[in-house]
Amino acid sequence: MIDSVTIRQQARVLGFDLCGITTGTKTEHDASFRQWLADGCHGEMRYMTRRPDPDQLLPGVRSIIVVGLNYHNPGIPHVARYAAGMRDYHDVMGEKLNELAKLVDGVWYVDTGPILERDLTQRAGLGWIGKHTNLINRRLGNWLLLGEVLTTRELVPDAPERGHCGSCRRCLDACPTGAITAPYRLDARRCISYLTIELKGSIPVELRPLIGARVFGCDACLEVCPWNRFARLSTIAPRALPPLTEMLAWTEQQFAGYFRGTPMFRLKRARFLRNVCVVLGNIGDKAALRALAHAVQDSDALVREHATWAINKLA
Ligand code: B12
Ligand code: SF4
Repeated sequence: MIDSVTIRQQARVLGFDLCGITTGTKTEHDASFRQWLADGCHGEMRYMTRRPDPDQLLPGVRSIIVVGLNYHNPGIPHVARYAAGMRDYHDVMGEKLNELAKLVDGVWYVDTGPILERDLTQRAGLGWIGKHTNLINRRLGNWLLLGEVLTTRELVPDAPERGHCGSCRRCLDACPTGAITAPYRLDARRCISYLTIELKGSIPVELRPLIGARVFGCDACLEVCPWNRFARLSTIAPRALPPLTEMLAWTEQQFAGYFRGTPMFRLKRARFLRNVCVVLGNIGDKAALRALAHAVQDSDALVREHATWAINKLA
């Protein structure tokens, strides 16, 4: 019979910064989640409509072990910190969660399954859902990746954390696109993270200038959170990108050779270059114009369209 203390110790040995336990019961926020979907805030992320209760993922589930991994790093230009130099976190966390799951014959998820991860994490006492909708921990701030193990074993649950945002609204004000439409509510269709990572096709023209210099993801709302003053740097060292104009000339092979194993690889070349075109359109110079002139003849229509937009904007 394994106890919670052993699980926590093992989580720490595996390199997780936080570990908590909650019950396998369904979310209390089902109504607000359904409303979010009904309002279309999930955009093209159709997989979001598949959000069954934990019991449907693991029949007889009694407990959920929730973990957090600190990824706070100094950051690099153009890329959200969670993706800056790190191996794809699904792989990094997956290896560790797999070990943890063996202790309790459980099944693990890291962004891989239809689970409201932040809900569970707050319930397990690891932090609270901030107004930017991300989990904030008192000691580590909001630079945390989350994962969980579902098990049929009975484990002693932790007490839930309560909110500590108070009257602060810095994240709402910092969002370049106004995607946080109300505290605790994000319209993904406007979020730069969605536009640069999840959206498959053309980026809405009116939102392109607001993307600024962000090629992959966005941290604007996370950076301004005052709870980050306690955050300590993780050991993950960021890896800077090659110059944007250089990447714009990359072939499929060059793209894969550089990004395989990183979060950027999931985008594939065309969407990555789409984003590079938008950023060059926003911040580019003469060298950018030359690179874009080449990109308007790209083999991919998505790249051609965004390169044309960027040239017109710079002109
Ligand atoms: C879809 C998704 C996205 C979408 C939509 C984001 C969103 N806010 O929903 C997009 C592509 C935009 C996105 C962006 C990012 N994401 Co994301 N994403 C997810 C994913 C797969 C599902 C999230 C989800 O279910 N959203 C639906 C909404 C409605 O759920 P929710 O916000 O949790 O809502 C609940 C609460 O807000 C609560 N609630 C409602 N009202 C109220 C009121 C109060 C007072 C309270 C307390 C709660 C509350 O009820 C809701 C329903 O349960 C999760 C992984 C997962 N499976 O959970 C990762 C996840 C949330 N993403 C993550 C990260 C790191 C990011 C980015 C920071 C990446 C980046 N730098 O570019 C940004 C942050 C943008 C932001 N401000 O949220 C991490 C967040 C870690 C953390 N500390 O919270 C997660 C958990 C992945 C992981 N395993 O680590 N993401
Ligand atoms: S990640 Fe950027 S675009 Fe998305 S809600 Fe936060 S500040 Fe707004």
